[in-house]
Amino acid sequence: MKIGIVCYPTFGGSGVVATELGLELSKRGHEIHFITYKQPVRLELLSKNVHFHEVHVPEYPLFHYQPYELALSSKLVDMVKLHGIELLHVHYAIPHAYAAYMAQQMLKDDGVYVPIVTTLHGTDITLVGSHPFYKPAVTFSINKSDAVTSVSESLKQDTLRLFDIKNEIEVVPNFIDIEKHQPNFTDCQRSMMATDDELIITHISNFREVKNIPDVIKVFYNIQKEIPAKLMMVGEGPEREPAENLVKHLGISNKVVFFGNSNEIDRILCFSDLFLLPSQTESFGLAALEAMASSVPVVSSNSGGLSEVNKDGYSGYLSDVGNVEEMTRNALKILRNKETLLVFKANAKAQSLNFDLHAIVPKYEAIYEKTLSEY
Ligand code: GMT
Repeated sequence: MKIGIVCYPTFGGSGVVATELGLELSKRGHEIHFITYKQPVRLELLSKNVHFHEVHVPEYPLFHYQPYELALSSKLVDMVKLHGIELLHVHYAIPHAYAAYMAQQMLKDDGVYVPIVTTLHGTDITLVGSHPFYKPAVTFSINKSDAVTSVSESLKQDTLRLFDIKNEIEVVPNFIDIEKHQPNFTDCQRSMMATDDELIITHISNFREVKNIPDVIKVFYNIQKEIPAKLMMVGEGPEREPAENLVKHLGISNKVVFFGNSNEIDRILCFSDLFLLPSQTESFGLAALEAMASSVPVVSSNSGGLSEVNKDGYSGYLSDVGNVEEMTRNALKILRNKETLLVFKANAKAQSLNFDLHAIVPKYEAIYEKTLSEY
């Protein structure tokens, strides 16, 4: 199949899922066209089957807001015609599903029908999409998609609760390329980060308010009072500076490393002992899955789809949002004893295997085939 993938090209989970999906589909013989405003961060190699088309939005002083949806829908029309793209798979409803619908209508006038598969990722529904400013357009574009998927059952239920949806929503969970997360790096540089007796706690996110960054630091602060430990903070976002200030205020600057964005999170996860994800809301928690695939147990909140990924008492623990004390107790339960830590590490890895890309990607292929067969 010739598939156009529209996504955000950033470090965010939806962009990562879209990119990994496209790469795997290309290995399975499909021709993939990424259409977005910048080359996606994990898209390193272009090939016969992997193409990237950049959407340009020229600055024009009349526009206070540059019309990205317009430029995207025009680019979609051009690329569908030029490359014979048969189906568009858009990740993140805003504004991608809307722009794809406009492209579909324009193409119809030329006698071309290109079906749209929309994947809902989380904040496009729970935080941004349900805002009254966007809600009618988001509802419309979900209902106009030829197929709709969501990355967790929890997100599906949120979508049905928040919007008036007429379409079926199929849950296709996020996935992981297990081979990319083998902990047998010969260059796993743990000794550069911590001494032998120190445990390494890691948090990876886009440092937005929804990630509850202060709770990451508070849990770590409590942990390091009990056992020797270091905290690795990976990512960039508006909450990074306040986080650095809190770390300084608590007097633990010598125990916390802020990395910024990284393309090599598997190299950081390979020396991590515990992953913290105390988010206010999380439709899935791809970062937690990536940690588990690297044999790192997860202490998280129980919001959204996290309980579908992290199994309480097995791959880690879940607590109510904001329950820093319980998260601390759970983290210490895992970390205090070497044997217990090894059991949780093995369980985390085993749980991640349920999300192996080889099992999940065919679900998308089946959706594409079914959708195309209907036209
Ligand atoms: O977590 C974010 O803020 C980024 C956001 C995105 O759109 O990339 O992540 C969402 O999609 C990911 C991939 O499906 C999910 O793993 C994240 O849980 C989800 N984030 C939220 O629901 C807050």
